[in-house]
Amino acid sequence: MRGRRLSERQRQRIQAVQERRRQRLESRTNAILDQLDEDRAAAADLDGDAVASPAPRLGTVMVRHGAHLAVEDVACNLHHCMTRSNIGDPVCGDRVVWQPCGDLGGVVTALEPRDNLLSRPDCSGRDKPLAANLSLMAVVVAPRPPPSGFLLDQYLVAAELIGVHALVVVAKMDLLDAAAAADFLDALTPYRALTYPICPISTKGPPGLDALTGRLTGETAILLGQSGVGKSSLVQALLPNQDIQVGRLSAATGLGRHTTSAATCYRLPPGGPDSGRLIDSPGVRSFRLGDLTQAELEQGFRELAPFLGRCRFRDCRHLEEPDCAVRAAVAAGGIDRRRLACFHNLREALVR
Ligand SMILES: Nc1nc2c(ncn2[C@@H]2O[C@H](COP(=O)(O)OP(=O)(O)OP(=O)(O)O)[C@@H](O)[C@H]2O)c(=O)[nH]1
Ligand SMILES: [Mg+2]
Ligand SMILES: [Zn+2]
Repeated sequence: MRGRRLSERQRQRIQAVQERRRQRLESRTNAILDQLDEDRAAAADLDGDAVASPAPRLGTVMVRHGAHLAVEDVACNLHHCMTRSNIGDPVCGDRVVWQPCGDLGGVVTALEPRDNLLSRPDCSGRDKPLAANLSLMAVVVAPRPPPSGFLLDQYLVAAELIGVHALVVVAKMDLLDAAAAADFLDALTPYRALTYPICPISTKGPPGLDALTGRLTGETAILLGQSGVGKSSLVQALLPNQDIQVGRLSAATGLGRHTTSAATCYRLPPGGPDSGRLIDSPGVRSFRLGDLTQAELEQGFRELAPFLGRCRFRDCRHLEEPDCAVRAAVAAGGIDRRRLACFHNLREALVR
């Protein structure tokens, strides 16, 4: 009890600190933007007419630190933009309208509609948008640190719910001898059977990166997974010019190198508007989807689809209920037992 009260207090303190930081940043940003408005109005007075503002332009958010964004224009040049708090919450991958303005770079004036949005809860449990307009979620697992409770499954549920393709990257294969590698991959058989591609790789030796590289072409892919599984090392190995890209991004946001603290979008080789994008995301120790309904969770497990609505009870939890179509499918080998166990664990944790 004592431990729980303490952690609740800590949670509130963290929340209060974050809120103060957010307010300070917001008022600083608004002061800068107000100054810009005033400068423009003053320039208009001096000229005797309104100064024609430069035409609004389209761009994609490559990284965001608070109110500061690096926005890539359609020719793949980066611009430092600031965003007003009233236009929504632009994140990595968002398409935005921005207005160039002098030395500052630009101001984001609108958020374009999103194809999809991946969110995850922050340390105070509030859902926070992480990245938008994804075409692929690459969930990274590794022998070290060992996979932690259902993180992979939760990301796969998230992918199903936002309608984005997913694959599983098995990183650090060089750490395993042949027998251990076979065991590790064997544990992923249920996912392969569900047609999630499994891509064993290593940035330090064989089997290299071939199992993954071809699948990233033309995609906007995000790397997700536990802290330390090798996401950033993978970005480094895939991008021969990553240092240059990081340099450009930090120059564009003017905030130095923050690459592990925010989702950051890079251009895959060869670069240019037609090449794919790869987003590195800060790792988490555990990921918890927001609260879901049972129907949403069921939708997140693609193997359940053929059996839903076929149980005797409409609100069947697929536990001990008689005439449960899902459990019958497990018994007949149509659904993997481990995945149903995982479904039950997530149901216990998430369904309200
Ligand atoms: N043996 C081996 N080690 C690797 C490999 N890839 C990464 N590592 C090591 O794993 C550690 C963590 O790698 P990172 O790339 O920083 O992991 P990350 O997933 O980006 O971690 P966060 O940013 O905390 O989420 C580093 O010490 C890397 O050198 C690999 O293929 N094989
Ligand atoms: Mg990293
Ligand atoms: Zn059932």
